[in-house]
Amino acid sequence: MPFATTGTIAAIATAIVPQQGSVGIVRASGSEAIDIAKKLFHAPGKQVWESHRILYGYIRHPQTQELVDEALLLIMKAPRSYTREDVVEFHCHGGIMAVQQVLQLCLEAGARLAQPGEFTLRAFLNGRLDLTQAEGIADLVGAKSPQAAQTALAGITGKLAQPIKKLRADCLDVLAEIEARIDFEDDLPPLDYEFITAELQKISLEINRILATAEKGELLRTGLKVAIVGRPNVGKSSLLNAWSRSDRAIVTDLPGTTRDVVESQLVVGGIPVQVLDTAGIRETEDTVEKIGVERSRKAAESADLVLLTIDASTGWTPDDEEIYINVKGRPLILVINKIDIVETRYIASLHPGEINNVVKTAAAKNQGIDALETAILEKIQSGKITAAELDFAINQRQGAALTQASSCLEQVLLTIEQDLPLDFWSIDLRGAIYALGEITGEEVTESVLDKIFSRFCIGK
Ligand SMILES: Nc1nc2c(ncn2[C@@H]2O[C@H](COP(=O)(O)OP(=O)(O)OP(=O)(O)O)[C@@H](O)[C@H]2O)c(=O)[nH]1
Ligand SMILES: [Mg+2]
Repeated sequence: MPFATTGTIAAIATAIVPQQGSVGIVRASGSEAIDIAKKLFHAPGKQVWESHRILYGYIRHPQTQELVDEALLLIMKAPRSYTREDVVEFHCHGGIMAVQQVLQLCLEAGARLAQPGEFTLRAFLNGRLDLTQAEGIADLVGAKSPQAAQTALAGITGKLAQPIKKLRADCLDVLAEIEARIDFEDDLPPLDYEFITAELQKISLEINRILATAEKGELLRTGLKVAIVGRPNVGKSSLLNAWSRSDRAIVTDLPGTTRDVVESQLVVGGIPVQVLDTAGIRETEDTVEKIGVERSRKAAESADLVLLTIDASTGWTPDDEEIYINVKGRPLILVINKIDIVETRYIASLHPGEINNVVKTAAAKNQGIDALETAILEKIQSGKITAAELDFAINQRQGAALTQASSCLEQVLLTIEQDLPLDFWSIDLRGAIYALGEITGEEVTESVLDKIFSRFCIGK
């Protein structure tokens, strides 16, 4: 069993950064949590150890009485806590020393170190959350843009769980109709085939509608990797700087300035975007530059989108052509930079006609960045839904289960069409019900739980 979920668990719940953070929290959950707190925490005066109260006091070593920290203690008695067990939180001073010592004392006092996600696993096992809500929590912690956070919150508040639970309940209703006919055929009116078919089709349609959010959800979670590639000196680093409104990359008029991949994190239309500025691609004998050029090629290969950048003042050169041939076939936008030093009427003819996503910029003058962002959003807005319009989004696991449910339902519909016995209908319908139940956790296996909760951080 991957998770031994018995006993009282403890962990540091806040990010641990040496010498930083004004507050650090150690959390314990389980039947002994309050006893442990009583061993360590001294609350002066007439403070009452009641649930949902904060006590002020000192944490001391239980044997030596040595002072460890001045702290606050939050008590949340079962079931009114995150895990639905007794939970205590020590709000210590930040940095690493206080929290590490307090955690150590909790362990010595009878708690064991929590596994990643174990607090949330307990919340799930105790019925406080379903699986989509638990996954929403991990997504919120990992969110890289406000929209990604918003979608994660939708998961936490059950916006995904509700329609899934409804679909599963609808399937169960249909199953009951069918199975009643299998068991008590003679006592019941005949099955309304048209009604059943219409019902199943309706469910199927709704599943496919939810499935359509999968790609967007993935994008919000993982973000988009964009590589700026091109010849030396065309203004790639200038473009990164203008876009990120920073001096992140070194810019000079010498070709070959950028030697390594320079990264910057941006948010475009709510989607987290990782922009890579790369070394200008050219034949070179310089050992360092050679490695840089190789990294540029790799960055272009691994990116979701390539911004092939050219210099408007030199036009489309054979070297541009060669780089283009290497990135052809990848999602690509052509950036014609330095348009400020070229007469507008020449610009249109600067590139091969087969490239139809073209943006004109003057990076050194901070011009064209809006157009670039618009072009990127147009490129990724397949299905014309913008990230902001999504009220929820599914992840890969949920997508796989929905796909499974969808194909089971198709199979049921086929079975009905072929006039096969009712037993066959119920087998596939049960398959769909199981798959839908896996999403929320109404049906769940240990390996699924293991997969979900192992991606949490310790202390969550
Ligand atoms: N006039 C004009 N000059 C620009 C523009 N963008 C960049 N430059 C200039 O072009 C030169 C090269 O710019 P970089 O941004 O370093 O070019 P790069 O593509 O990163 O070059 P490498 O790192 O060598 O591959 C610098 O002198 C910039 O000031 C632009 O839009 N207009
Ligand atoms: Mg550069």
